[in-house]
Amino acid sequence: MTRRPPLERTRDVVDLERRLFLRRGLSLGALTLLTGCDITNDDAVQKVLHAMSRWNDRVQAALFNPDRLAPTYPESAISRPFRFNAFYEAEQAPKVDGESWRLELSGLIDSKQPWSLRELTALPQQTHITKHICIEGWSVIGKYTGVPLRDFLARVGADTTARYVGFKCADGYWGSLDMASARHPQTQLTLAFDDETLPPRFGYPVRVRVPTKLGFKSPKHIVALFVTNEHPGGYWESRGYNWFSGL
Ligand SMILES: Nc1nc2c(c(=O)[nH]1)N[C@H]1C(S)=C(S)[C@@H](COP(=O)(O)O)O[C@H]1N2
Ligand SMILES: [Mo]
Repeated sequence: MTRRPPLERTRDVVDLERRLFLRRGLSLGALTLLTGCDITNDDAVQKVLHAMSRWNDRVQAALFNPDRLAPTYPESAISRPFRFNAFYEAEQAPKVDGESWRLELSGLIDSKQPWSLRELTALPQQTHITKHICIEGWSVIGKYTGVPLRDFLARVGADTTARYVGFKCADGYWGSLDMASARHPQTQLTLAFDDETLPPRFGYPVRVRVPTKLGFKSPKHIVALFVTNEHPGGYWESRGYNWFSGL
């Protein structure tokens, strides 16, 4: 077992861990945070934890209330500067050309024509000021503007009885959501941040923003969206984080 350096944990993250622990069973992320141990090397332990994590997904999905909104905040609460995170440094964020960029659609969707940035920008937009909580133990409040994902799914004729919506990103990241979370009223295909075009480091040209989940469930720089009944997993989930990761 290797000791991790102590984390600076905000009140939100401490509260979140407590809730996960008491009400929803223990997520793998929370377990690692609470024990401070890197127990991910042992195969048997790994298997048990994976089974626990999948069970935890089901409990969280069953408890998820699609009508309950994540808290929203006043302009004065917005974090400036806003914190960046990715599996690389901010300077390495992909430089995507917005003109040639297209959102590719596949899977259980009627209209699979790719979408340009111009077409997405022409759709009705929604803005919310919400908290972004990273599993690493920090949180920030930001202002996000974009197309509600549920509206987009309806427009392209997605099969909303399917289980998952998956995403692929320009930097090789990938992720997925349960359909109920994908159709939550605050879940967004975000095009603007703090009233400006989404900056490269925060996911230009389009990112997903899910205020009811931990930060790693919001993929930036998306290039493909698909609807499926096969569990698509995700970048951090394949490295042990709990897949549902609801707040
Ligand atoms: N494409 C992509 N999306 C990503 C990541 C990433 O590395 N690549 N990191 C995730 C994590 S762990 C967090 S906390 C948030 C950070 O978003 P921010 O830079 O807007 O704070 O993006 C998420 N989405
Ligand atoms: Mo994160």
